[in-house]
Amino acid sequence: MKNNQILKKRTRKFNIVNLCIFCIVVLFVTSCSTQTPKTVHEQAAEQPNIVFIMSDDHAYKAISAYGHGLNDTPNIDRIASEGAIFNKGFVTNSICAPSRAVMLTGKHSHMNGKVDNILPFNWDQENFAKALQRSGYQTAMIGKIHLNGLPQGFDYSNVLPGQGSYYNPNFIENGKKIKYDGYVTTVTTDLALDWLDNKREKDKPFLLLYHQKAPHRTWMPEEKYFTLFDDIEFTPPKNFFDDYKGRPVAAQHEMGIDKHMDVVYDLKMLDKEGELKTKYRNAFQGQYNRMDDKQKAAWDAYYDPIISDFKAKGLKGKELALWKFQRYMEDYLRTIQSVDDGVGEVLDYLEENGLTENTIVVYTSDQGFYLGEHGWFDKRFMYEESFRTPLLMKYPKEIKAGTVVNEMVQNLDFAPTFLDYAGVSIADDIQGESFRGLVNAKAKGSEWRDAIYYTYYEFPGEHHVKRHYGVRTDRYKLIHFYYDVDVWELYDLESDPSEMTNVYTDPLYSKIKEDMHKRLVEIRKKYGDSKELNDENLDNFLKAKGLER
Ligand code: SGN
Ligand code: CA
Repeated sequence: MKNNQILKKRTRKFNIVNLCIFCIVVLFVTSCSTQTPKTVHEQAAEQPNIVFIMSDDHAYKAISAYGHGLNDTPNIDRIASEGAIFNKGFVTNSICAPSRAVMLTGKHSHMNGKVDNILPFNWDQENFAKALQRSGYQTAMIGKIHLNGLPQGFDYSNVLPGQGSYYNPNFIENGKKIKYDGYVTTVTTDLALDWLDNKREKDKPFLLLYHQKAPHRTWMPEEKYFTLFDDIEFTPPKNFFDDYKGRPVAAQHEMGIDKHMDVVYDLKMLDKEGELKTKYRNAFQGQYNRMDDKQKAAWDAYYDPIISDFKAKGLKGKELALWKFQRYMEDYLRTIQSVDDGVGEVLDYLEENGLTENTIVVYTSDQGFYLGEHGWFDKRFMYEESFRTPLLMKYPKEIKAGTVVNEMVQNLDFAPTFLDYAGVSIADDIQGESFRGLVNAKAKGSEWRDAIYYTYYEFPGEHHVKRHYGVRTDRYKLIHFYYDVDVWELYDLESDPSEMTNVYTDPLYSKIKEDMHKRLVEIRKKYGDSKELNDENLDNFLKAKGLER
């Protein structure tokens, strides 16, 4: 009996202790899981805002921070001086729409399905804007996107249809067509500022894709910059008169400043007499006709004397090619000046509104561009000038001013990088890698890739660049051109940075060639690419991506 009572007492005591422990555990667990939800302000303070600025066809050499002395871009340079400059920023497919699809999805073209500018894009697939939106971001896409269909993942979109126009451009605002008066770069900047100031919900973190059309062909400058560079003579690159020896595919290009640059369409020689009858005269007439009378008067006042002078000179051969180069450089760089102004306005807005500290600002282009190297304009090739793209980034909270990054990053890495900063999980099928660790001074020393992969598919097509793919390491590059040819090229970028000597058959490079072939097989395996896309397997390829021609 006594024992029993003790037992009961003990049991009761045990039960009380147990109950207390149980209550403490329950309280702890519930307090963890039902913690008062963070206010939007608290959340916004943690997740950085992102302003992702992309221009179109902007060669890295045409940004003064890269030190080539062609022009002065003080506002774009500010991003580098207050943050980081990437010396080895690359794309995976050097053409507009595919590049943007890679940027949005974090997947190579053969995975996201948008292989060229012509075949459709499937917006239903996942992209990083959708993921940020789900995590509470306000998202906007303003300017050039060049992907068919209504952008998905954005609370607000106001985009150019296709390539867009320089003067009095049409836009598509949330699916509805609107025409704006003015110059496209300024209009795009104004729309971006308007969204920042008046359209977004200010208590949420935001993602703004602010994407300029310039400096895309046909390089029509803004009136205030007509005369900029008038007194400068640009020196053509050393390989301007390239003979393409040992590079039969390059020899078949249709992107030569001498032969393929149209004096009316590209170089504005729309004479009133109609004597300069070029292939694309009518197309340029269409762009000119978009201008109102005031815009036309200012345009004519600048270009008419140049037209008369050009006609009087009757240039031919090398002299004509050099004249074209000079005209091209002037207009191309002028359009960049307006892009730089816009960057300055957006940076100022962030500053004036106390947003600088918690906003990541990235400046990049959809790919690089030839400024006379190999005698070319345009892009598409895996050669450095178009494979590379400018990349500058600032985020005062994590990136030390004046950071220089020499590792090879690609547009494939934007999606995972932004998700990483926002603390949103990165899906397993994303192929890029977050480069946050490369720019964060505290995380230095992390492992990074030592090879990058490239693909290009738009052939047959404009500018006649054959289909190819390849691998680039820090020092070497191996390229395979296929479809209607079977051509291999190997470059030693240390001894031949301009890629003038294909050493593929040079016995001195036989070991390197073997190694690079292995690297190519490895990297294609890593990214799940093995087939060369051709007419026979195209339909099956598209079907697998939920698309059709
Ligand atoms: C247009 C241009 C080409 C350019 C492509 C792709 N021709 O077709 O010169 O290569 O765009 O550029 S034009 O006569 O229309 O100007 S991309 O940047 O959009 O990929
Ligand atoms: Ca482009």
